[in-house]
Amino acid sequence: MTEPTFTPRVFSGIKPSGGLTLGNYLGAIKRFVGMQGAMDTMYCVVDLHAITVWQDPKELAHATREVAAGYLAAGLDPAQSTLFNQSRVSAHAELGWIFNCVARVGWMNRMTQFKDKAGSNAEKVSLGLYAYPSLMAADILLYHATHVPVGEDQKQHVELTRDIAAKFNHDFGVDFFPMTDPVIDGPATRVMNLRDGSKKMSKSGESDMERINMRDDADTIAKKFKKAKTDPEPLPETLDGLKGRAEARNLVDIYAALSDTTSEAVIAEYAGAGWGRFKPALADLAVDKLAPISTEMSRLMDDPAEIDRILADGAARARAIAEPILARTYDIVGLLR
Ligand code: AQP
Repeated sequence: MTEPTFTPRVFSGIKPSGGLTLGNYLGAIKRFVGMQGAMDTMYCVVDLHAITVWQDPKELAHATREVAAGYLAAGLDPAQSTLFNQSRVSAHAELGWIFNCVARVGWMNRMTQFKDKAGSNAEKVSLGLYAYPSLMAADILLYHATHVPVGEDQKQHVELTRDIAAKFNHDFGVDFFPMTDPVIDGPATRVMNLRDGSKKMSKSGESDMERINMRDDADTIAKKFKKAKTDPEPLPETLDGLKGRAEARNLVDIYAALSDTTSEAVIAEYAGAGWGRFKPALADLAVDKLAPISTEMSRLMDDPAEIDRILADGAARARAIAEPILARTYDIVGLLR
């Protein structure tokens, strides 16, 4: 049997569970912008994922607009990319339920992000947090997306998406859902916490000092990099010399990603430099790249009605793709409609 061909399409999203971080920017948004124009691109603000942990309703609405403002300010163009918030397209939740009935509990039990987030509190977290990867599979497969740019932390969830697609196709004897490829490239696919190089930088991490927020001002960025944990050694001659130096490696990778170069090239430029030289250079670079985005985000946030208009328009375009795919899924499963 010949494999069906799927039109190349990019889908990805960010949860409005707090302010955007440098991790979200380098691991996701900057790369979203890089893929725009080359393929059909759809970028979502995944608000239904945010509510897997408690969100204050007013802050959720604000954070949803702020992620959208981050997309626009970083260079996503609503005329070229479909930008929308997930809850406006109810087909996500409908396909998510069908996939809850396809995915196996044993698969969910292997999800390391759930283990990290739930920790020792696994009995008390929401059922939604546990089931979140099957909703993420629905987000992607609802559009027959073929490519999903994500940070390293989401790789396992995109692999689960493939497992769900394969099991659905197998169980119903169809070739309906594509095998989606995660796109994880560049030097900053896992930006680490500035105070502990073994943990990733997160929006909802405990201390603000452990992350750079996209809307931090220049002084705050400089202070956070100055106080970032490092070690007493200068930067080595080669990248191999950073083995076992997670915090140092993280700062080099951030520098590389911000300056669109490789970590090898950064080491070649700064070999032998101490932190007193490297950290201020990194802070200047970060301010240089983030300040224009942050200024534009503030301007956009002054006109929430315009953001809402863009998201509503994107949702209408998303629905036009999603609804026939959901309808066909219902037919395949045998649900009368
Ligand atoms: N530290 C990171 N380095 C590289 N990429 C990252 N991403 C997130 N953190 C980093 C990527 O950003 C996209 C959106 O992620 P998300 O916000 O939807 O979910 P998350 O990965 O759970 O992000 P946070 O910041 O850790 O959120 P909270 O703290 O609320 O749970 C994804 O592509 C992700 O890989």
